[in-house]
Amino acid sequence: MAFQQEIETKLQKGISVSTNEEIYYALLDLVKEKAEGKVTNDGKKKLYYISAEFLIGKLLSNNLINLGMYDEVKETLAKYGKSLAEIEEIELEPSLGNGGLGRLAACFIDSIATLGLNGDGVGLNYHYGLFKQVFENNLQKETPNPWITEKSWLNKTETTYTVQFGGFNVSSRLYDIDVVGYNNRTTKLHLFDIESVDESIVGETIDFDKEEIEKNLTLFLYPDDSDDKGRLLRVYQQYFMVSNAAHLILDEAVAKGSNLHDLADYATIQINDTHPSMVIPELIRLLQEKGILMDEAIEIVSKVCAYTNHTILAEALEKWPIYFLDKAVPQLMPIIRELDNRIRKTVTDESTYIIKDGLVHMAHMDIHYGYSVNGVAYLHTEILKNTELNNFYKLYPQKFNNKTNGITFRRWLMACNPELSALITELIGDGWKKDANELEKLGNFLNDDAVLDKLLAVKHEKKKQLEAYLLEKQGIEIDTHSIIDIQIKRLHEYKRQQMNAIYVIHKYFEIKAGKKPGRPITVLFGAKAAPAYIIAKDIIHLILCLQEIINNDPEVSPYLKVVMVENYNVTLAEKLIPACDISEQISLASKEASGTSNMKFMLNGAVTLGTRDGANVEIAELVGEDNIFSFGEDSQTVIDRYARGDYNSRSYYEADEDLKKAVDFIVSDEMLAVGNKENLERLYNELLNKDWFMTFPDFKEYVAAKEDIYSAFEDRKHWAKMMLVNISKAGFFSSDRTIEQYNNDIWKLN
Ligand code: 26V
Repeated sequence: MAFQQEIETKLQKGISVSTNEEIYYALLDLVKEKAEGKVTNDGKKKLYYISAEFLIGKLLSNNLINLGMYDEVKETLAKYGKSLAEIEEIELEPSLGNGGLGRLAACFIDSIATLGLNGDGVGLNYHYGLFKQVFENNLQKETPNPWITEKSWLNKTETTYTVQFGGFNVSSRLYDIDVVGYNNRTTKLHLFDIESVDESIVGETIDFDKEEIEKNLTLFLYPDDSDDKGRLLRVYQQYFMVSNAAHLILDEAVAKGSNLHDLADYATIQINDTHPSMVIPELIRLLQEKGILMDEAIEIVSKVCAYTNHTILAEALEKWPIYFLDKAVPQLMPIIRELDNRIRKTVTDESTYIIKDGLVHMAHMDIHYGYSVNGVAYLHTEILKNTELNNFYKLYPQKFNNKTNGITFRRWLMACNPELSALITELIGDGWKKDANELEKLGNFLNDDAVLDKLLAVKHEKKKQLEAYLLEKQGIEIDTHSIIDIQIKRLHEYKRQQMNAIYVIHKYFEIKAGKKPGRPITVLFGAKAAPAYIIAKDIIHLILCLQEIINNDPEVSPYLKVVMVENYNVTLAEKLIPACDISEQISLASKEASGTSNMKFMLNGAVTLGTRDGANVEIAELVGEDNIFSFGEDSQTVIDRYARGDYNSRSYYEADEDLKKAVDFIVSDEMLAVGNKENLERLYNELLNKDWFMTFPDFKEYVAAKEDIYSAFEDRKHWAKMMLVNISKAGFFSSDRTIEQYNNDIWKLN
């Protein structure tokens, strides 16, 4: 049936007389039915990608694209005066992730479906997801962010389990979201919820009673873990997730004929960071319940579980106090102790033990009892092998492997930038949509002026769309003729938004002194800070104060504008990335495991200004040093300086006039007139006395690199060429490639 007929049957009236809301819900129904009607892979062995986060974003456009209906739907609606973009606004974004880790999981399930692999995602059905960020008095405030409407992408299933905690049980229920592959099969995102969840305990803020586990378990993603109650709730969440997953995995395997001794022929589990690590002892426990002896249960599970590490930051590697686990999941502790004892008997290197000083090291359990350990970019994996996890690498060199991250081009090019997609297709046909490496063919047009002009025109069009969007949604004005320089990612000191902010102050002084840039510059930030991360919130305060001062200064604002968008999320990323000229990837070398926005920007024709960190290293290798602006100390220099422990930020501050002047401005009268003394002084002191992520040593080179890239922008033809090189080399970063490598090297699905 043609789309128009289908939708009008659902609406029971014409498109033109229906509201956007009616059309949205009719489309939701229709797409869900089509997804259900698609074939799913039911091969013998299945992958379970267990993750505490799936930052899926809005699904309507993505699903329409993957079902091959997008153009027809858009055109039909337009014929009756309806805009698909406006209809999409009805959909609430499910913010079921913090940032890169959760978004990666979402890209991966898209690719798993697209490649037709037999694999599902397993996670939690948070009712509020991550908080919604609002700015008040130049400070971040967190408010609840509900996303589940009466009708949504969730499908309630009949699957329920009982999950046992210390002293009480909860009933769970499985909700599924169909994941539609691009022109291919579907798979499922399995999200478990508690039956007894109670939204009424949430008020205007994200504070709630953290001890009422039966009511709150699935309310929020990563509740504030600055106190023990929040951290304990996280343990309850994690166990709930993996206990349900383990039940599901065993049930599905048995239904397909497994006798459980052969579980590894039926199931493989990817443990996404350490949040799902308790699946190891939980599976062992369940196998024992089914009559399998400990030795064999361990052997079976060790053939099923594989672990991905996403960070080298020591403070981000989970270690749970034994008394937490004793309280929440007492049935697991004897198993974890047994797993530790076996290592203690066979391994002399005490640094690898699972239980140390009353803490359970989750990653250690994964590495000893998993069959694969992977990092997420070449440099990251090398650092794991040679430094961070070197003691483990010496024990199990064969387990370690790299899987450089990727992104789905369906969402991050086809959906968010149809104009660029159309231009690419006009030039090289549409084979790139299934095989991203075909983008290389764009290399044939590097000297074609007409093509370069079209590319610049697309960029300008995306800037205009962004201008309209930001004005309507946030009352923010941007100049589409300015250089758009963007840093969007979670707020963390290692990502160094503070260095970008100090640069902005430096530029402000230059303009004040009469050194005006030939073309206006827009420095745009988007970032949420963890509610309990004080310095991160101070950095947001700094940026918001700068925005107020600079944008209200008539001497400076025609040349420099600071924009911090509110509530940065997937939906905003989809608008910002296509409009960007300069992609800021300025983490302290060795600290950003991979980064994935760097890939999204590159694919949309932005040029990277970055350190030699994470996947930036691979971007540089692919595009060549002429098509990226790299700066800063390399990872080895940084690692060595940490090892020596002799970094002294004050000495850099004293030695560099420009830096000193910019840093002092943080606590100047001008700043204190718009900001809070407490926040600004704390940040100032942190930088002067600690600067743990070493912004000062890189500052000089950062300023020089910014000047270089801004002046390069003026040679429009050369810039367009750089854009095209970046797009043409982005094929490697398709998550289809990443998933193919996971499958070939780790999962081996048939
Ligand atoms: C977690 C925490 C928790 C407590 C305090 C500080 C802290 C800092 C970082 C994290 C992040 C944990 C894992 C994570 O999100 N890693 C990100 O994974 C992305 C996908 O592989 C990757 O691109 C990013 O570089 C990496 O930071």
